[in-house]
Amino acid sequence: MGFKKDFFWGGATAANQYEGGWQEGGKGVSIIDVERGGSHGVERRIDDEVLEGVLYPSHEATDFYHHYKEDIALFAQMGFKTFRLSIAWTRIFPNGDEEEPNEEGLAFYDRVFDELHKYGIQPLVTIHHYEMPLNLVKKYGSWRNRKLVDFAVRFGKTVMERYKDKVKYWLTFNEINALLTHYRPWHQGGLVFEEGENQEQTKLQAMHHQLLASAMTVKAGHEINPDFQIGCMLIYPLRYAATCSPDDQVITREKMIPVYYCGDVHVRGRYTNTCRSLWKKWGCRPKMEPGDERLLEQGKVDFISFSYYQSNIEGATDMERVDGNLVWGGKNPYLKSTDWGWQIDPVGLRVSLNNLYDRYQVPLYVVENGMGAIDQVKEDGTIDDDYRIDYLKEHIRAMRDAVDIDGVDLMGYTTWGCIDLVSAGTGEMRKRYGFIYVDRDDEGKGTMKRSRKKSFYWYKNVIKTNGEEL
Ligand code: BGP
Repeated sequence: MGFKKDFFWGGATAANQYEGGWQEGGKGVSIIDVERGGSHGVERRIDDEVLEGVLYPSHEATDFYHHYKEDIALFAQMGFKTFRLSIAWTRIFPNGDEEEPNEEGLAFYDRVFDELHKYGIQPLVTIHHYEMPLNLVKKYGSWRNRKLVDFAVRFGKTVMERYKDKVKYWLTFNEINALLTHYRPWHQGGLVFEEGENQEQTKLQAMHHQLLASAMTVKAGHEINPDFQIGCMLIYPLRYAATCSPDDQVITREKMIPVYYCGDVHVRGRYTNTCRSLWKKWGCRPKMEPGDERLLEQGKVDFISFSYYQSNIEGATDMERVDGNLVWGGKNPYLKSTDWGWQIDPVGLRVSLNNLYDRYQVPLYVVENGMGAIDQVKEDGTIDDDYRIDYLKEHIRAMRDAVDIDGVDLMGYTTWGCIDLVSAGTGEMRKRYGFIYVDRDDEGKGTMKRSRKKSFYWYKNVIKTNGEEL
């Protein structure tokens, strides 16, 4: 019993927060390249263009672009079976609307995948992770515009064709449903709402375009290489009813509707009653063209991957609200929180796995989980991140229960930010998730030197024992 023999242990990152090299190899300007602020109470803001003399955290991030060999060697030392990374759209199509891809960008990921295979590490590739050419926002209004479907499918097909013998596992859109649940739709959809705009209508339309692009990419991928395993990626902000009042159950269920909206289309290939109930609630629905339903039907995913960080409570009465991964939710008196107020709930991961498996009956993959914390480097250079070990240990234990006791089909586990990188939510460096420390701070200072934290050695043993020794 326990985890499968070929369970994918590893770590997860994304180009927009990790890669840096923002102007290298013909890369175009991405939506993340004009976003700044966030740390130490400085408001997060989006500029129209890159301004001189301003620190944009993504520009260098933690510089995977120049450190990939060193970083992959460290992942290999931990025994990673897989490594989740995303491909920057702006490296392949710098403006998004070109006919031909940028060869230098494609060659970069060839080198990265070759390096991973050198150590027997399977890449797990997210095609869209909070990153897109800024040009597509300015010229076309981003995902509001149906043209984005063609551009995105061209990008997806290009990378799947190019890496068909190097990458088998793919995810289309990171946390796709965050566009519906999310209070900051810039990351997931490159959207800034205009005054008076019907935001709900725009979100549903942009979402329809992304779901179409996803389905068409899945279909193309299966034609390019029938061995491909292509999944979706959902944000899973678990919620419990605050009390046993029936009203609280109804409200809690309703809160989860945007979460299942995308899972339903990805897995069932159509808009379900759950989706339609959101249209009713919002009083609008996406415009569709003839043939769209067929396209959704043809692009069903092979598995569901998701991120899980915390749970919250919901109910009819007022309650204290706390922060979480892109959500606000009720504070649960039974749970402790991280320094950023995200409630720590390992059992909730088991609940989430069961919820998703009961509903969809397709293999699941936990591709993000972890604890953002401030790490202290001691005088001798060591970093004792026992809090991170405790967090991950309890979550792995809960996953094991879901597998062993509940019979959930689980493919793998990639912890978020296995090496320190820039926070998506706050733009901070001091909010660290890694097993590997990177010497870089919120002011953009530091040598980028990598060092192993205590959790590095702990995770190495977890992988070695296939999750038996925690
Ligand atoms: C998810 C994103 C990641 C990542 C993570 C942690 O929403 O997919 O990109 O950043 O959350 O969030 P944060 O960086 O805000 O701590």
